[in-house]
Amino acid sequence: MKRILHVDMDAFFVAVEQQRHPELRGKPVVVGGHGDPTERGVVSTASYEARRFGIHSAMPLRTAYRLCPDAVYLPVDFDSYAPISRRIKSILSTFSPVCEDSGIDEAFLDISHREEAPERIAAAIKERIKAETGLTCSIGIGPNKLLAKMASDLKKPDGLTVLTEADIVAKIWPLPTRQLLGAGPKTEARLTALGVRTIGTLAAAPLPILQEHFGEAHARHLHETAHGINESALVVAWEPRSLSRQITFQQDISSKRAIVKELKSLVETALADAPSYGPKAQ
Ligand code: TTP
Ligand code: MG
Repeated sequence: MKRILHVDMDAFFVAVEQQRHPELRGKPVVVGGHGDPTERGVVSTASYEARRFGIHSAMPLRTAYRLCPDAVYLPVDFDSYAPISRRIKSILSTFSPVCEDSGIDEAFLDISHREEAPERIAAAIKERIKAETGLTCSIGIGPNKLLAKMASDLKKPDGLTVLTEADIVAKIWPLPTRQLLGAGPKTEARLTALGVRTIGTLAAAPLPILQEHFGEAHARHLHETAHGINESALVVAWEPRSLSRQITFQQDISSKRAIVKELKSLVETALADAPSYGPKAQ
């Protein structure tokens, strides 16, 4: 039986901002765009206090502002978050050589080869990250990546959650299908149309019916995931396949000249950044 940990930082961008501006702790704080909530742009993340107003990632900043005009709005300062992310990943890699970097604030660790109880390893990781960065994270422990990731999401912030195969019925099946890893909003809407709202109902749905609506491969994936089955290995080495840059226009643009000018500038920025992502840079 494998033992996988999923580590995910709590309100990452906001937590870094609160670390350097302690007066912002305990307040509704939103990081997004240029930090001006009257401009176009989206929320990158919100503090747990701001989430109580209904603010969440990917929401337009203007909507967030309507929900909570008194929140502190800050611009995204990616250059400050990236080194902290790297520091966290390097701490994690000291706990296991099998470490998958799965995003700016998250990673999977395979600790199957270690003798100690996974909870003790997780507690030691939380302590090291806290001591070296001042930040908290939530850790999920499971027999595969799927259950480890779902576990880290179950209790946040500063959570430590173990999910075994025996917990699936009681802890996973009552959850809405939205919380099933890999089920995006379109899949969720189609499942709802079929009357499937919880992961448990999905698990009980006959495979041929799912196949009719989602096709062979996707149906099988949904069925297995709802049963907590996931055999994907940790990806420890990878080469980037794509690199993108984006901006949000304050006003819509429609002139071809203006579009080409913006496109050119984005392509140039992406190309200038490309060498630092190449295999030689690693
Ligand atoms: P998440 O781990 O999804 O969110 P979080 O760390 O802010 O909050 P949680 O405690 O629930 O884990 O994403 C990590 C960071 O990635 C987040 O701080 C900001 C950035 N991000 C975006 O810029 N846009 C997005 O839509 C999301 C989801 C995240
Ligand atoms: Mg996070």
